[in-house]
Amino acid sequence: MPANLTPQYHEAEKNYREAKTTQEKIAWLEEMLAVMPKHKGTDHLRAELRTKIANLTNSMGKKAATAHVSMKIEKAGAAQIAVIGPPNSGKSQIVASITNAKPNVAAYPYTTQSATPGMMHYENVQIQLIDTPPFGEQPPEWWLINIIRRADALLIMVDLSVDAMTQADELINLLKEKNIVLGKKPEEEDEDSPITYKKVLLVGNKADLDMDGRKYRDLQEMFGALPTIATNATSNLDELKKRIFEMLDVIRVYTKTPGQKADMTDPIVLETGSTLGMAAMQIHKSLAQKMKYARVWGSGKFDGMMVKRDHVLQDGDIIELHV
Ligand SMILES: Nc1nc2c(ncn2[C@@H]2O[C@H](COP(=O)(O)OP(=O)(O)OP(=O)(O)O)[C@@H](O)[C@H]2O)c(=O)[nH]1
Ligand SMILES: [Mg+2]
Repeated sequence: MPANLTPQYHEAEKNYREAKTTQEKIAWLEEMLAVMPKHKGTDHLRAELRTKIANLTNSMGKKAATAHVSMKIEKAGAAQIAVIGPPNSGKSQIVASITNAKPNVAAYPYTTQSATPGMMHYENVQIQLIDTPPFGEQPPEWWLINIIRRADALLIMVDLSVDAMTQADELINLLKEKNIVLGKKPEEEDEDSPITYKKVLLVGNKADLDMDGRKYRDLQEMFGALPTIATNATSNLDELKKRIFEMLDVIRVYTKTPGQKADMTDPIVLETGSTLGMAAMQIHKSLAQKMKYARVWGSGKFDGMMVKRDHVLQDGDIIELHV
């Protein structure tokens, strides 16, 4: 047994041993995999856990296995964002207000029990938001943690009509225990590190009930390193939508065919700093392999300049690929 397994690993292992159903066993094995440090010393153990998961999945039969898989929400649009927070903070209301989903909203806590995805339209981009059950007194369900790990970014929603600062603090600490840290991955971070870094927007909701804005100012002061915004979930949320898009730190690039105009309604969405090669890859792997050069309008020194695959693109660029 490798010596440097974390307390979270041992806790997940304990839960695994006590698990009664096969589904739950698989969940805790997945948790053990997720929180385990990744290096040569744990290779063997990791392989062993994967085999166990495969065997349990096979033993479950098709129906149960499908149920297990369906806990994952397939990504759609340019990015997937999990909306998380304490009970009654307005998560479902926000998702209902800015996406096409219709989750239940109610004046009492613990209304939401499962995850509901919805699409938010911002300018010419679609972004997927997931409404989730609250972080309350019980430890979070394993699949909620999985959704958070898989998401591209998080919207943490706290309630400015109560102690929003403590709510945010408790949630951020709980995520840390699960090896989920907010912010950009540090350059010097070890590749084997078990830590997942997540972009985040901290939302102080029910700003209409924070009469003098004091609770929001306290929140900003305490979490100054994180991007924050105050919202009223039932009012105009255009600023929130803009901040959600900005948090993703992406660029939009448009394609055109020779002699024709670019289609500006359907951008390729890429991380800031992406190259022409990465854009081609997103369109199709084989296209990326065949491409010889591209002409670019925008970030080139002049319009229609010929560039190679290592050319760094900018937001709003138009590219014409040549094979
Ligand atoms: N005054 C005010 N009330 C809000 C706001 N946002 C949500 N609410 C109300 O707060 C209550 C809880 O909203 P929900 O969206 O159900 O909260 P939730 O975070 O999804 O709650 P759980 O599913 O229990 O975790 C509802 O009565 C909403 O109408 C807001 O900005 N201002
Ligand atoms: Mg809800």
